[in-house]
Amino acid sequence: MQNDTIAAISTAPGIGAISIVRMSGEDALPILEKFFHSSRQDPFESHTIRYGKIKDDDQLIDEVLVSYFKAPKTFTQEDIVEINTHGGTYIAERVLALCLSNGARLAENGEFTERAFLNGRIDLTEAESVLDLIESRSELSLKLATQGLEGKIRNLTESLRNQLLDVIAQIEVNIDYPEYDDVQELTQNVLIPKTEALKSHLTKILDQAVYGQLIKDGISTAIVGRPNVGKSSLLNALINEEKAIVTDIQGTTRDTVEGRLNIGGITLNLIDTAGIRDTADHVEKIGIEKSVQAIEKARLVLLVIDQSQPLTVDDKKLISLTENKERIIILNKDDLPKKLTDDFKDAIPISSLLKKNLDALESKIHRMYVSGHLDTKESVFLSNARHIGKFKEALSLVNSALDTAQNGYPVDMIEMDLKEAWLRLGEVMGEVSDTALIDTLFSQFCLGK
Ligand SMILES: Nc1nc2c(ncn2[C@@H]2O[C@H](COP(=O)(O)OP(=O)(O)OP(=O)(O)O)[C@@H](O)[C@H]2O)c(=O)[nH]1
Ligand SMILES: [Mg+2]
Repeated sequence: MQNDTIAAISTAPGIGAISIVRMSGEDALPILEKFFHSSRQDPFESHTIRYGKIKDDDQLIDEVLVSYFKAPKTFTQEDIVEINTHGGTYIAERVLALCLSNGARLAENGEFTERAFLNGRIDLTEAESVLDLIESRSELSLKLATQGLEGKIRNLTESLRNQLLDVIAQIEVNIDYPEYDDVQELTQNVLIPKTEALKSHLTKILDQAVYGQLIKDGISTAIVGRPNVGKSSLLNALINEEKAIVTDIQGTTRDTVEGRLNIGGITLNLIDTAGIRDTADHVEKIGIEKSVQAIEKARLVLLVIDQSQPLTVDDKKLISLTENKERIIILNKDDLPKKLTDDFKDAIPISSLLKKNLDALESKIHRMYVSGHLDTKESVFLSNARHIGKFKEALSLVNSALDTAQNGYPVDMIEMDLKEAWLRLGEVMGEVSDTALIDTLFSQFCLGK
């Protein structure tokens, strides 16, 4: 069905200044000409815009601007027509209906981008970056998405594949001309160091990918503490919104409350939880169970302690419960006299009430996840779960090749694993015949994209 002409409304549903109906395929222009009326009689030149009227028989539907891009220099590498109508759902739908009744087929989600991929205009990493670009919520995640769009993920992957090929080529030469080299020597002197270099390269990329993923998806952050220490106040202060209810009654927050905060280009997905304590209250108990789950799920825990009171049993429980998490201890109510006698290394005193010293907390989070870890100007970061999965598979194959080499097995056994790793990395760019995967991937796009 690759040859048919597809059509869709490419702009978001609802009323806007303009709406765009897009067609791609070899009949795009002939279909348009059936209902587009321009005063000009000369042929529609590629990569130009023309003004005219859309008519359904004699009925005027809209005055529009039409862009025409002739293949192959287009996004899909097919002929593309884009009709800019006045904004409004109904007009765009009428124009789309005209495209369909004149021979176009309604596009599936993401089908324009899928065609760009299938026609070789972009590789899979670039297509996925289009999706990441649309979904990016912060400066850094936008940067990551554009890295993919510029082909940097492909370049990174290709450089690793070349490194693999280099080792594979050594083995091939040795198998073909065994008299040239002693097998034992080849393994010890050439294959092991080269495979080790590959392993450390892959490991480094995967280590950094952790931060890439955090940037893309945000850092899940649970605000926890016993009742009344000021967790909800902290959430509200951080997001600058009265989102969670704050009272001086212990056990105010029952259900979890969420908020989002952008710190230096990285997103914190904050969850305010119910204060944790022993209680007989049934509803509060459910809330507390949710808090414990939130701690387990969170990447980062902000443990709030009220420094205007001595440490309680509940505080101590929470300190040990969160010990093995990435955690920041926050000493809240810094505006009140201090009664807390314990010292906590790296704890941050703040006042949620007065919004005092919140920037110290924010810069600590920035130091933990951004500065020092992510120099986006310098390196390329994987952030897409599918790419990371493929790199992990490649790493485990390289590890197995290394094992084989170190245990003195025949070199063609090492080669098998390395070839497999080379194939897995190729899958990053979409070098697969797995149409189910391709269809699933593109169906995540919106209609008309
Ligand atoms: N003086 C002072 N009071 C604060 C501060 N932060 C919170 N409070 C007060 O402490 C009380 C409890 O605040 P909440 O934010 O509701 O506390 P919580 O930890 O969410 O409580 P639960 O939801 O019951 O677990 C309220 O009266 C707040 O105004 C602070 O920094 N200084
Ligand atoms: Mg609360």
